Amino acid sequence: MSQEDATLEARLAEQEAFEPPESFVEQANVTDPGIYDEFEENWPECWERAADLLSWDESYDTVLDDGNEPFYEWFTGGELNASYNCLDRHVEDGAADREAIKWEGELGETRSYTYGELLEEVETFAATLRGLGVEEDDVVTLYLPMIPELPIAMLACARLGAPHSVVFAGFSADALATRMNSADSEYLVTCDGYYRRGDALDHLSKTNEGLEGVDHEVSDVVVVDRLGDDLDHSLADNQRDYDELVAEYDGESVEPVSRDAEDMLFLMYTSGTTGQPKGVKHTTGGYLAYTAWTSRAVLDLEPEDTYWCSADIGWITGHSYIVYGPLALGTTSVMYEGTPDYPDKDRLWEIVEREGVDVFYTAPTAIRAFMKWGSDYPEQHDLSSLRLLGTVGEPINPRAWKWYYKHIGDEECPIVDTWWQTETGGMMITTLPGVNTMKPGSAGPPLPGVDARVVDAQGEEVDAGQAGYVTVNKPWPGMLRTLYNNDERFLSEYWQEYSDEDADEWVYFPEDGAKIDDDGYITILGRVDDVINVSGHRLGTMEIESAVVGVDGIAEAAVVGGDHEVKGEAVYVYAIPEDDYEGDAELEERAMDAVLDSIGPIAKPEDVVFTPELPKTRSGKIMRRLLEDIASGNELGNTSTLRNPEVVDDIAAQVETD
Ligand code: 6R9
Repeated sequence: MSQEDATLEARLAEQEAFEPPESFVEQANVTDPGIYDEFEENWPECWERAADLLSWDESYDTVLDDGNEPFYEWFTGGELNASYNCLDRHVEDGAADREAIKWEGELGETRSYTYGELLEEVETFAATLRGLGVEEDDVVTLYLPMIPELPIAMLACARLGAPHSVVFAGFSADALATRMNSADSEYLVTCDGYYRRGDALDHLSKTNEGLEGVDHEVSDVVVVDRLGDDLDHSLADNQRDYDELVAEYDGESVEPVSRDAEDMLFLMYTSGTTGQPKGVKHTTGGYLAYTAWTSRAVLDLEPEDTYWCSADIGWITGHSYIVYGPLALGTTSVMYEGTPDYPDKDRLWEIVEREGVDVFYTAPTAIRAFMKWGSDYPEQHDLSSLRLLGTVGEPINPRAWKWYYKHIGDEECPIVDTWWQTETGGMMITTLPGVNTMKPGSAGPPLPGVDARVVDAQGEEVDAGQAGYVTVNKPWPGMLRTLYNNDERFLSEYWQEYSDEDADEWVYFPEDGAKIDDDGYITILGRVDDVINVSGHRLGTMEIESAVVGVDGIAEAAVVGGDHEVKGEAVYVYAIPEDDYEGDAELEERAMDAVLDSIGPIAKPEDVVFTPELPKTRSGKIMRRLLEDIASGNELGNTSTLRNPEVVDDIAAQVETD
């Protein structure tokens, strides 16, 4: 490192606040700091600004209907279609030739769709689905990787008013079955396989295995042929090849079905405290208005942009910020099938340079990996097209933030650290890139119109510097409406902790810890429930535990998250073998396999530690905190409240020798 670089590095390491660059502010969509007051003084009507970004078939009568709290309704009386808003209206406005989706496969092949072409594809597939019998309100499951047919199928469902339920392609067969059963979904779109690090993965066999676990009849399965000759497969009687099927409907037009603002747009399953994943329900008007508004205000998107969010559409980030938000605004959205280090560790920067990407949105886990690989990789490319960077999914440490700022953004791009959840539909806590000072490590203030607070166990706001819990004390348009077919769980999971029903005060609890500073900037400290965040993916420890205790030879297990340099957190399993079994390599492998089978490779344990006992409190509860500290290599706190303190040293010693 040259003397000059070293000085720069040292300055950056100490700097705690960063102003948005002038060049960015000059062109930003939102630059007036008065927007916070404007929204507050005019709440909830301020949200009309979001609704105004959409085209409505029937205008709404009421912005917020809070007649049945906390089952809030937004833009009631309004009618619209999400696929019309993401496609037709741009074509009608003369943008038929603007690129909507630019896709790149892992092997380097590309496919690009203008708004006009995407509309045609979506209409044809909508006609196809209708031909198969899909009607308004039927839930269609999409078990697809990052190929263009995924957004096409989502928008085709939206066109018909059939809610989609996208299941992340990396999830296991069991996970597919659980989700199809929970949603009573009779239609499935899947594919033969896809590429990962150059290998062709067989997705259809996994799909078929999943279908065996579906407890109702699945009328039709559409199979996209992604791999061509790289994988031979034969289709069952109810399975149809995508290309052959759509050829029958080629060129057909399908009118977008007008949906009530409160009609369901999609379901998205996410992990919670118990073993059963939660079906988060999002609706058409509020969700689309909220994702369009936040894409405009926070990602600063305009139709002219080439924007890239490197998430997978199988998660909420991809739904909101690859598909619905950017397409509602008429932006060009880049989509990449593969991994960032294939064929080499500069793959993403090569794409940024070639496509002229100007806004880039990724996860801290990816940034930590880039950092580990070194700045030589981005330096091989001209990244000067970039003007704004974003992160999402987990807390970002200041060192990674600064690396991203310097080596990717060249100190010219603001960074938005956006806190939100599957349940919130869109961003909630983040700086506005053309307005606020940035503080690395802190997400920022709540967005205008969002009443997020940091409170103590009683719900009182904490003093600056104190740790507490995030709550959201007013509703917002992008919020989940309920958990599918489970209003009770919706109430108990999110509204029980802090609401005062008698006083009619309803407070949403996202189950995240946080602290707040004198300027009202919120630093997220992580989940306070049994959910862990591995590489930005939410995993329920209970789901993993139930897989492990299902293994023959394992009597009891506890699953916790431990610190991990790149992944943020990693999965650690502590298990007690049954009497006649040894905690040996074979049992460990069976435990690993059980997790892979029930959830998928993202949940693969970093380590399985066998122990004759688990540390328990006198009342018999497993002391997970202690296991977390062991997994993270932290100093162990007081163990005197344990019924069996001696077990702790045994486990710790074993972790060290493993
Ligand atoms: C969008 C998404 C939600 C959980 C959330 C929190 C964590 C997300 C974050 C963040 C710190 C950020 N999280 N963004 N933590 N800083 N900028 O990730 O949704 O998969 O539902 O996860 O992710 O713990 O509660 P989801």
